[in-house]
Amino acid sequence: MAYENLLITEEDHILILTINREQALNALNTQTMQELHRFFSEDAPKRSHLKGIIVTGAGEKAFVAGADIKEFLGLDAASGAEMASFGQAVFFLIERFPKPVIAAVNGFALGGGCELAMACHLRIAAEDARFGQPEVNLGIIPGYGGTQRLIQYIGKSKAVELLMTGDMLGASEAWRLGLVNHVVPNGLTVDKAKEILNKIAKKGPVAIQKVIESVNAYFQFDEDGFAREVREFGNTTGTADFREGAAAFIEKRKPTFTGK
Ligand code: CO8
Repeated sequence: MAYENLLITEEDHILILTINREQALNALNTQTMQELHRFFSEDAPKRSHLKGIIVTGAGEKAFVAGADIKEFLGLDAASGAEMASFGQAVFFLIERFPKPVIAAVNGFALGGGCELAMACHLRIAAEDARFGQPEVNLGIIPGYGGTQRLIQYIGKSKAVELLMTGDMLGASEAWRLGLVNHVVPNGLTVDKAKEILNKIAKKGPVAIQKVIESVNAYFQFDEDGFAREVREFGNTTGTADFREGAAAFIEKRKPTFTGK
């Protein structure tokens, strides 16, 4: 079945998956998340010839600017937790995919976009890439694994600061902190990702699969953090602050939070 918001192309056994909602800076709406789920659970596993997958965003401005805030207004504690849980399941499919998945990050990778990049095995950033978890600006917390994976990549100290301030990291700072593997000139992220996939393709495929499984196992001693994130995401989506934060974004004004 065709995809509405994903562009899939294949060249030399490398699949390029482009999140294709440029007018919304490739924000991950429900339809896109469902399509990503379908792609990684049904479509991609059948393509046994693949060397790997490159995930990128349409246009020059953004990789993915987050979950689609315009779908947030109707959320409450239960539906917020359900949405976060589904999103985490989608991103686990990516993290556990048996072939290498590389994020080619152009422009903004914010919120769910930063979380999508972090679920991939490697990240190539363009010089103009900007990473961040700005959910607190909306009165919520990350829900697609961001509170957990950001710590895994850059350590607790800096992760807590970014999660609390919502500040963005430029590409070179993201590289210095270990969030991205390489920084390349704008427009060359996919080429760099292909170069790496071609190198990995010369190695034993079973070994690569086992590297992925073993590295993931390092972080699976305790999944409470992810479950906690779902619960707390649900709790923050039930607040007046969240409704105010999302409404202010859509109305293009500064939010007035009341702490309720
Ligand atoms: N959702 C929906 N629409 C978006 C989003 C988004 N995340 N980001 C940008 N857009 C839209 C804008 O509304 C705008 O549309 P329109 O032209 O119709 O007004 C269009 O994209 C272009 O955006 P801007 O005009 O804002 O472009 P700027 O260059 O001025 O700013 C920014 C670019 C800085 C990236 C700005 O768009 C921005 O701050 N975006 C929101 C970033 C953000 O807060 N991301 C986090 C969202 S929350 C999240 O990801 C939670 C993940 C877990 C969810 C768990 C389940 C619910």
